[in-house]
Order: sequence, then structure tokens, then C-alpha cells
Amino acid sequence: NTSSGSNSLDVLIVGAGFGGLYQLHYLRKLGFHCKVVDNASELGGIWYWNCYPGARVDSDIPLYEYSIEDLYKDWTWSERFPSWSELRRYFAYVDKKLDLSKDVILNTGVVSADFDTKTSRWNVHLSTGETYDTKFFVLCTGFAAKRHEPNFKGREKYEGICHHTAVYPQEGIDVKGKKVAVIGTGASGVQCIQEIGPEVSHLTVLQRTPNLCLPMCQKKLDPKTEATEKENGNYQKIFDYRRDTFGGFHFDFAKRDGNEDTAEQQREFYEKLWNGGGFRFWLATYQDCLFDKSVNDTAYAFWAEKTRARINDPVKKDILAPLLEKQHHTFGTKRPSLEQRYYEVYNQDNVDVIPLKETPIDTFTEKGIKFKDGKELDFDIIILATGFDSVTGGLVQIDIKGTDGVSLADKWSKGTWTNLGMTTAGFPNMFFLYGPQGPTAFANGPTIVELQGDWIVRCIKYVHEHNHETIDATAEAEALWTKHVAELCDKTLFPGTDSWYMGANIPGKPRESLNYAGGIPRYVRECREKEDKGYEGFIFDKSYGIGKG
Ligand code: NA7
Repeated sequence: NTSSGSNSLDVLIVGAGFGGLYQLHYLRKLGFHCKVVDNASELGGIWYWNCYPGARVDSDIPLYEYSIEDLYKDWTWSERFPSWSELRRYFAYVDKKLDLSKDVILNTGVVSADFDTKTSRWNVHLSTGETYDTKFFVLCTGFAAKRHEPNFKGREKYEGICHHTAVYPQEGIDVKGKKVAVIGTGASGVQCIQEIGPEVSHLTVLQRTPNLCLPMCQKKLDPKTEATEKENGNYQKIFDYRRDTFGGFHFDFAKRDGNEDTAEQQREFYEKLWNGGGFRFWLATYQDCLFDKSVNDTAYAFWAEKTRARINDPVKKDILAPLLEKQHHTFGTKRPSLEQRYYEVYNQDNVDVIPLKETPIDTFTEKGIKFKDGKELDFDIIILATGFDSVTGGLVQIDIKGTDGVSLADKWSKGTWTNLGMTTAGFPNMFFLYGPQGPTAFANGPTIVELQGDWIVRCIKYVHEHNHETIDATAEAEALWTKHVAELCDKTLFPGTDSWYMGANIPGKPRESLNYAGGIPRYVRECREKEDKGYEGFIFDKSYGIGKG
């Protein structure tokens, strides 16, 4: 225990989602005095905020849950891809089992933090005006903690209801019989559109880029079957296996290239992946699909054929699922979303789609939106499904100052620098997970927060047991890791697509690979190697000038 007063901690953790609660549980078990701080009024992280109609997870059960403490044994999911409300109930269940809430400070934001070079401790300032001092500072803010609300002209004039999906009212909005616009067709837009389409009087979807959606193949789960699966050890097998696959799923890329198969074999293979549902068509496909454009083209053409067949109107068909010759981006280099009845919704007479690249928004008006072609549409409700300042936004929105007084936002203003995707030089005893330069983008949260979480917990334990005051990444190691992440990405097709993986969804954000593209097993091995060499690439008890020898 390194803390001394009531506001003195060993570890302050930001975020009460999967990542933060995992840290709390294991660090507390080791005897550390910890608190989690979160803006929300309940546990759940992303699942607290994202309660828009149809919000649900896109990883199959039991991938998307904790593998620890036999929690799975007494919890039964009702659907293969659970909704936000079921995930919220899951968090309440985990809370009860692990007795977490007593160490969670809710309804409270972390506003700023600065490292005191005299005491080698972090001072963390909360929205309540309180300050905590802590030896370790662990940011578990997730990859989507800062929403992106584009600066639409005239937004303030609009008098109807307008919400971003990430701050959708907890009590919901009655959309029945209303004229609604949804801007954005990422995962949030797709889920919301397919849910409200059948309820509203009119829905207008404003699409900038088509989403290359895959069939979710949702199904209700039978509790008896699940109980048998658990008894047979199949949940545990999946938990073990997810750590060994590229993306943390219970399937992996095929160990062959696309052109090893004939066109007929390819088709048969794609059909199988397609019918399996979920991300199989993305992450269990040919191993070179995200590397070789000619192979990727075969996947795209298959996707377009399948999808176009579901859309009746020829104009909507071209907007939503363009042919290969007119594709906006290669398949899988933007995260595909899983859909249930998304394309069928567009066959309803009351649902329109406007392609924003051809018909851009001019301004919001008092009653709706005016387009550059002069058309004006009135809406009772406008839903902004415009995504997030992903991966780094949640970290840099907190004013964190390191050893030389430079803020994290300034350090990363022209590009992100990390060592192992969990630390950054000049910010000693500070860790983050499910963030930049880790295997965040393809994978699912629980898998990553357990793997990175274990590394962080072991590192904190090591620092403590070896009586070190601080651990800090070296600038050299960080430069090497950052280069390594860029090189891995450059071999793939990802750099060619504007996506949040590349920071390209936010105006002015540096374009770079925010994601480690080497897959989970390689990532874990690389982190473990540094650890086994006594934390190679890190420096202990560095002198930071003032107050130190
Ligand atoms: P995404 O996937 O980033 O989607 C945001 C959507 O909003 C996307 O279609 C964007 O179009 C669109 N967008 C963004 N800015 C604008 C402006 N200025 N005008 C019009 N349209 C815009 O966020 P989600 O919330 O859907 O999903 C985030 C992740 O959460 C998802 O990947 C899952 O992992 C879970 P664009 O494609 O950039 O042209």
C-alpha cells in the first residue's frame, strides 16, 4: 500500500467498463488501494452511454464477456448478440459477484492529471473539485469515449430533437409516427436505422460512405443448450481459444491465400462464411484478403452480389451496395457492421437514403436540413450516428501532463507515440488499454482488456515488489514500437481507406495506424518478451530533475 490519506491511492483507474473493472478486481486482490472513476451513473462503460434503439454488441456470445472467476457459470445470455440493456444487466451481475461498486466513484469525470516530479505521484483532479494523489494511473477509457459531432452549419438553429447516438436519452425517445433523419451509417447508424425504420412515419438516411454490412445471423439462445455447453467445458475452450486468434474470436483466418482456390471453391468458401454469420466473412476469410487487392475484390464482389439482391429499388441498390467498379473502399478496411434487416428496411416506401458525397448537407435549418442542391427536408428528430474521435480521443480529452509539463494531447498532436500500446514516454506509472497501437480495432473488448490488463497488473506488481518508485517507457523503445506498428499496417490494405482505424474520420487528426495489425498472438508474445527481459524498453526510477538526485 503506497497511499497515505483518504484521497491517496495506489491506483486510480479511469472508466467503469470491462477494462477498468478488470483492473480494479485484480489490483485489489493484490492488496492495492484502488478507485475507479467514471462519468456515468452506472457501471458498463460504453454500454451505459450507447443506449440508442437497437444498440447491441457485434461479437458472439460467449466471446463478449469476462472469462474470469467462473462468472460465466451463473449468467445466461438470451441472444447470440446481446443488446445494450442485457449488457447493462450483466455488469450489475458482475458487480454483485465481485463486489466492485464500493470502489467506484460514479457521476464523476477525471478532468486533469499531472505528474509531480517531487513525489513521483500523480495528482488527479475530478469534476467534483476533489483531487486524488495516486502512485499509478490507469486509463481504461475504451476506444469510443469521445463522440464526434460534426460541425454542421446552422446546427444551433434546429428546433427539433437532435442527439448523438452515444448520448441518446436513457429513457429513449418516442419515434413512432415521427419524421426522422439518421446521419451516418457506421455500426450505430445501421443498428438504429433497422430498429426504427419500421416504427417511424418517415426515415431519411444520410449516408456518406456505404457500410459493407454482414449478416449478423442473430438468434435466441436456449438456456438448456447453453447450460450443456458450459458443462461440457465449451465456454472455457472458447475463452482459451480467443486468446490465440488474430482478432480474439472463436474463428481465425484460413491458412491459405485466395488465389490458391478456384473461383468455384472461393464461392463455396464465401457461402460458408456468410451463412455462419458474425464476422466470419471478415476475419475467418483468406489470410491475404486484407493484404491483396485482387483477393479482396473477390470478397467485395461476393458481398455486393448478395447485398444487391436484397434491395428492390435500383437507385438505392447503387447507393447502398455499389458494384465493384464503383466501390468506395476495399472490403474490411473499415469495420463492417453486422445487420439483421438493414437492407430490407430500405424496401419500405417510407425510407429514403441520400448519398451525401453527391448531395452534401448545406445547413441545418429551424425545421430540418437544407442540402447543397437546394432541397429542404423537415424532421421531427435528427439522430447523429457520426461516430467517435476513436482510440485516442478519450485519452487526450483529459488534460494529462507528464514529467516535463507537456500534455498528452500536445505530445500526440502530430502523431501517436506509445510503447507496446500501453504506455507513453514521459508519463511514468501511467498505463492505458484498448487504445492506440494495441490490437484494438479488429478485436473485441473483453479479450483485449484481459490480455493487456494482465500485463499491466503484472507490471504494477513488479514495480511495487521491486520497490521502484516509477517505471517509464524510453523514448527509443517508443520510437521503435511506433515504427513497428506503422510497418505492420503498411503491409495491409488499411492505409488506402479513410477510416477511424487510420484517424481519418476526424478533420485535422493525424493520419496514422492507430491499430496494431499483427494480431493478438504476436502482440501478446512481443509484450511478454519485453517483460521477460526485465521490462526491456522501460526505465525504472528515472531522475526527472527537480527534487530528485
Ligand atoms: P463510425 O463507424 O465511425 O460511423 C460514423 C458514421 O458517421 C460513418 O458512416 C461516417 O461516414 C458518418 N459521418 C461522420 N462524419 C460525418 C459527417 N460530417 N457528415 C456525414 N456523415 C458523417 O461510428 P459508429 O458509432 O457507427 O461505430 C463505431 C464503432 O462502434 C464501430 O466500429 C463498432 O466497433 C462499434 P464515413 O464512413 O466517415 O464517410
